[in-house]
Amino acid sequence: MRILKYAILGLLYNEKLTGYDITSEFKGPLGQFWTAKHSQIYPELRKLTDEGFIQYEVVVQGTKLEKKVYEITSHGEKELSEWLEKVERDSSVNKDEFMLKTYFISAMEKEEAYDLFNDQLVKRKEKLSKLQKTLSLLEEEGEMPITFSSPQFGHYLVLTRAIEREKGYIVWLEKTIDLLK
Ligand code: FER
Repeated sequence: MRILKYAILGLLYNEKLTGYDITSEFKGPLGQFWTAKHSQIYPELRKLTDEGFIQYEVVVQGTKLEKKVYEITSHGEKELSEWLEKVERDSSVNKDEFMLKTYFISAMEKEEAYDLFNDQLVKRKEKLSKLQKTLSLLEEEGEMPITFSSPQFGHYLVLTRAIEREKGYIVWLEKTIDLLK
């Protein structure tokens, strides 16, 4: 499934954006959990335009520079809603390379496994601290308690979910490291 399609529609649902803006969005919070390559974004914008889900207006910048400002069409809004409301049947399996290595741990020396898990623990702790900092900022900026109608609600949910996941991950890593001592 072309999930990037829905990420772009979601971004354009909120505001009009240029291709460059969309690329930049993937360097922000969104890019922390959904990555897209530069090389994928422009072809996707073309496809979405051809399909009538988005349209653009050419805006002249300065004397020569032209840029395309994209906006979602009503057809695109409908497409986005259908996806949002659809229950995923085959909840797409997360490809996690570290879990794949864990599964084959018997092919490693105990010391190698210990190092690998320790490295993962350091990374996960760093990630957790980044997430917690971002959440604190969000809580300082927005009105608390956050509700469904807050513009930050989606970001808040993604962050709180990620924080719980990382905490659980760290507990499991620490238990495993104990077993590898
Ligand atoms: C952020 C939004 C989401 C962020 C991180 C995430 C550090 C990560 C989410 C995930 O890993 O599921 O603003 O900033």
